[in-house]
Amino acid sequence: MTKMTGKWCTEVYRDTALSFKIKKKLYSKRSKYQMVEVWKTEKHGNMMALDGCYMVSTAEEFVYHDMLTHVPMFSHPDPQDILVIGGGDGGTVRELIKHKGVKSIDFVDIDEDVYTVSKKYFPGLVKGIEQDKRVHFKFGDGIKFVKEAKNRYDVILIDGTDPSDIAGGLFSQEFFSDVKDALKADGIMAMQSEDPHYDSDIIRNVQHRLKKLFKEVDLYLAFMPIYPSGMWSFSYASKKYDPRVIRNTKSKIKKFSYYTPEVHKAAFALPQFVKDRIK
Ligand code: SPD
Repeated sequence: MTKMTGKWCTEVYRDTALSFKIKKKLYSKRSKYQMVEVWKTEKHGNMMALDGCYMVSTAEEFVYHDMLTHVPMFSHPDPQDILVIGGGDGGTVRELIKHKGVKSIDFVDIDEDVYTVSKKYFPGLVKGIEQDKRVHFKFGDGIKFVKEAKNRYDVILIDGTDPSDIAGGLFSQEFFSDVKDALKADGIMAMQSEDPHYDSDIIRNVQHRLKKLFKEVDLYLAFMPIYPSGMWSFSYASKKYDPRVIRNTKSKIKKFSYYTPEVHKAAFALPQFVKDRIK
């Protein structure tokens, strides 16, 4: 739930609230699927919330998008065919197009309004993606899309919202099984899997479900100031590749904003309380 009180916007997450000082509200409208809001903040650039939860801010989005994208992309030796489920703001696809070896990116988000709003208020997030012939926009139900794909992708990235009504299915055993079938024999999937302080039960369930299906399953962390608790997790699963090894030499990206090869490896070092909670 987000509230606007005077000069602040606030995400209320259970018994915790996280506020940012705002200059003004830029957008507020219910799409067919969810409430979409955008504020101009004092210090974080523009900020978007979906159904009351912050998703992206101009100043900090690079943390999340670098880590969701580049960790799996560098764990694979030669990722060519990619699927993104969710990520309607465009940030994940923007990072993917930096990878030279990529041949095709299927971009499937259920809510086209999120893309339209992002294009208007977050032009940096969609930079270059419409001009890139490798990107195939397929607005629609990602769960259905994955069910119909078999043995097609090297990497699947799941950039969903929190597991509420609209995104709940993206955390289910059935969906993970369909993701496994949609991946090639050495495919990799990575997804946002919530935060270890407030939602370790969600992480534990995701990890447990993935372990039933994949040989290599792991968890990595990044520090995302606009999400409650600031510590964010990503779940990784592969039929073949241990994510602690960087194999990709084809992508040729010179500089990132958050990701480095050292951060890639260090992100898998989990604090003891996280290990305990996800057991
Ligand atoms: N509680 C925030 C969860 C955010 C997950 N998705 C962010 C979308 C960025 N592309």
